[in-house]
Amino acid sequence: MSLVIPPTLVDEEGALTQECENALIALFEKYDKDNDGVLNRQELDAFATDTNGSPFDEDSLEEIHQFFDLDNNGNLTIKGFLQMYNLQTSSEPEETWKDLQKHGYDANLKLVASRSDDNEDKS
Ligand SMILES: [Ca+2]
Repeated sequence: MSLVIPPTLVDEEGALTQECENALIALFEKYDKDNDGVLNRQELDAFATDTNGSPFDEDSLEEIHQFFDLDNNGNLTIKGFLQMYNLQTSSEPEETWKDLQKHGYDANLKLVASRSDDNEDKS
């Protein structure tokens, strides 16, 4: 009998929990291939394709541009990325779980898929 109760992704005030935020930040950094701190169109497309099976359509991109934090060139910042997930998680936490699992996180928000050792947690 090993019933895993997943940690909640948002707190009572509707903000992303630290664990969830950490996982999302790692995800953002994974797709920020050129390490400039924002996701450009190609990086965003790669993320969407790995997550949803296809790049964002024009409507989704427009929503992203309208509602979330961008830099001066229209690229999604980490803040915008977290805003995007905060919104999704507030209404559909199971969608966020699905996304995180797709990227190798287990029900404890630990990365289980193989990845280099840059993620060691000494706590
Ligand atoms: Ca980038």
